[in-house]
Amino acid sequence: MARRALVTGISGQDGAYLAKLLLDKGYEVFGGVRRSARSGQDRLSVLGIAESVRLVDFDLAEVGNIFRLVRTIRPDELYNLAAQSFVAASWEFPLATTDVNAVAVTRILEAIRLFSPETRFYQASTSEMFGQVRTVPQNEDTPFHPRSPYGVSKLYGHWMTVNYRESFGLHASSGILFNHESPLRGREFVTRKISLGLARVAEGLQDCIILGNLDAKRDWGFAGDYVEGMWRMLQREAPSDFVLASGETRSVRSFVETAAETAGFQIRWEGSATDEVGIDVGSGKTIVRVSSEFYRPAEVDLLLGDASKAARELDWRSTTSVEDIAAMMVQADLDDVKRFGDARV
Ligand code: NDP
Ligand code: GDR
Repeated sequence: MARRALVTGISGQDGAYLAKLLLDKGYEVFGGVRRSARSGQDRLSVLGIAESVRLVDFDLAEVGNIFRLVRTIRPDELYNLAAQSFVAASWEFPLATTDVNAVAVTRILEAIRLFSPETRFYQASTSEMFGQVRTVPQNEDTPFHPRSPYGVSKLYGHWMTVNYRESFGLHASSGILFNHESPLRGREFVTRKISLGLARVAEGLQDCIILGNLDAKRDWGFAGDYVEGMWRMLQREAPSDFVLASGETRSVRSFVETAAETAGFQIRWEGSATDEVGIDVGSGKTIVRVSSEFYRPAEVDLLLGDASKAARELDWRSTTSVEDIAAMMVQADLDDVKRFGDARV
């Protein structure tokens, strides 16, 4: 009989890539979607798997709904990818973020404990838990210091996952994943805002892109590589926690420069802070501006992951360079904008 996986957050970036990976491996995939889904099945359609996933009504806020699903599906593997995942929004919605990202993890763990203790559980934890980093690079032993309600909420989910493993012997693993991107990335995140913005500027649909802190540094990988790491965590005999990261860090400014090349621009920077602008050398036009609107109340300045435990114990590595990721994203957006007038996702 095919193994069963329940993936929450199936309509998001990682949900789509993970569903594809699991289907390719022969799993029966149940995908949790909420009635008010923002992204629908667009990402599943782009990957050609919308008809292959069994969609089930799912909301992280509803304990009865979660209990019923886990009791009836009794999945071999449950991947909890659903979340209020946009860091910037977590200051506007700290309580909703806490309910969805923190408390809901306990709802799922309780469901597994009560109704399906053999289910293997993956929790989508994050490098945002390191926040104001204590050491560079960060690994599984680095102390946490989250800098946003998002980071704080995810830290609770992380520790509950560890606690249910230690208290009840559940096969529960926490993946501490650094930023991972793709053409299916949500439009509000900086890499996609840049790739889609540049594609629209290239096609004459907008004049420039307006960004926040250009100096923040992130460790960016490709989402397709990272879902493979999630799956490998659940195939291990013993559950554990793993950092997945590329091991390279770049500033937002550097990502803009790299992405601009694929869109046919070369950026020259002038000015500083919110007066800084990015000018396209060829045309002399200003195509990047900065606004304090996109600055955060507290910033995570630098993230750089050390994924050597994953390399050692999962034989996992990040294999896509940031140049390739930027080129892939800009090209996909250019193709869509030219063909459909807008991106499909
Ligand atoms: P997305 O924002 O693309 O997807 C989030 C998903 O969660 C969407 O399917 C969304 O559904 C769903 N969701 C939100 N609220 C609820 C709710 N109340 N009930 C049910 N579903 C809900 O995120 P990613 O795919 O990028 O990330 C996946 C997970 O990994 C998230 O938990 C994120 O915090 C975490 N993470 C992501 C990293 C990254 O770089 N991408 C790095 C580290 C961790 P809807 O379509 O309805 O909005
Ligand atoms: P992040 O991703 O907060 O790291 O969380 P995001 O792409 O939103 O920000 C990365 C960095 O870019 C700076 N920045 C901007 N960010 C956005 N969104 N928009 C802008 O205009 C802009 N200008 C500069 C930010 O200040 C920040 O420093 C992502 C999410 O996927 C989380 O769910 C996940 O846990 C972490 O990655 C790891």
